[in-house]
Amino acid sequence: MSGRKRVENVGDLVAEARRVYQQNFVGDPEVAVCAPGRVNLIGEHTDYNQGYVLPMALHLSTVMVGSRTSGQSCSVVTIAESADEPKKVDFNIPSESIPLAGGQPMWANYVKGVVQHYRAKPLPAFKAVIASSVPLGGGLSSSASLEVAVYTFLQQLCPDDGDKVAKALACQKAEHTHAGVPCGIMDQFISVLGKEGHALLIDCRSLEATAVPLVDPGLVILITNSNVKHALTGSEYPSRRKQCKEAAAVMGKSSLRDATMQDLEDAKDRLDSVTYRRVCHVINEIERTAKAAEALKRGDYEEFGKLMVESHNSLRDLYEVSCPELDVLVLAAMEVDGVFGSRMTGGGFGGCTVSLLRSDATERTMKHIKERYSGCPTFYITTPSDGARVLSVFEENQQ
Ligand code: GAF
Repeated sequence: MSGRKRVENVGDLVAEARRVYQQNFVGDPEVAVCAPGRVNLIGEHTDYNQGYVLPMALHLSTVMVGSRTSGQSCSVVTIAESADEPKKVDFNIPSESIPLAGGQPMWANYVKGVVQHYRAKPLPAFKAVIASSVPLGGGLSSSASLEVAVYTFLQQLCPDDGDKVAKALACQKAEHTHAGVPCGIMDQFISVLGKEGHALLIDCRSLEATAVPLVDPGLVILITNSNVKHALTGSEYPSRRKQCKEAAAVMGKSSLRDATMQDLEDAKDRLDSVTYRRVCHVINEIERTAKAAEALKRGDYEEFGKLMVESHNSLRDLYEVSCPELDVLVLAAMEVDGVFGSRMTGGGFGGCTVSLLRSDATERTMKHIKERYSGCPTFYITTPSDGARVLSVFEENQQ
């Protein structure tokens, strides 16, 4: 959003989207929805290995406002921060014989993918505007929040059966087929099922989630954006996924969720050293995540913080998805008295860190990070929010 004030409040995003809707189309939008980004507290690169993750939904959200229209042709305008691409796209509602393919602009592929995989019929054509406060490429799941916002919007035009897990899976499929990213289920799941005041321990094998309370006035969850951008569509994410799948096959397991460190040692001679390190991360990270959820339930922030740092070090040294900027941010945070733990969050190669600290340490932590980091960090002090929801088009003060 260069040259414009950063809008973070959902009500303000709706008001802005409504203004742009009035400029581009006739009248007011009938529907407004939002879907949150997420921060993952621990459990990284475990979702596609059927392990555990522990994310929470954020107040940073993607908003979509719009109305049904006659005919087959849809028009969507984005005012979300985006690359130098056209801000408006037109496409037809897909049919059995003519599916909706991806193409340019890139941002529209997330919209088209969800329209293609939407679970009810017949979808009417629509015109809509998208606005977002989730930083792009920041590792806070801007793509999943866009997908889930689109799905939630379509539910208002043509209701499906309301199955939330199936909704998350349809959005994940959209990302696979139309954005070319073979992501796991974490981001879409939390954007749909997030719960205010709670992190969710998601078992990515059974797709069951346990809500873990996370509201404590003495505690702050601080996100620091390195403002270094990553590209999951690059080769690194798919290659990690492939290494894990191949290693599981070598060990005779259907996924790394079923592998133990003993299995790994037994298979050591049949794995190259890089794959060995990758698997070592995954097996331990799954265990760390389960332990971290228990620590959080007990309010044992010291233990939780220790596990966060172990997770970061493992992502840096074994899974090799961190980068120098994220490492500096974590080291800087850990130098401050009152910080329990800190780690990179999301796919890696840039984006954000998440830190858990005593609330009285917030100002000095941000100050210290600014002094130690040569880039230009952005901070978000955040609390767990609800998943996707329907909003009023006209209320400007909704959170
Ligand atoms: C990205 C993916 F989209 C998630 O599915 C997950 O694998 C994450 O990277 C790493 O934990 O956000």
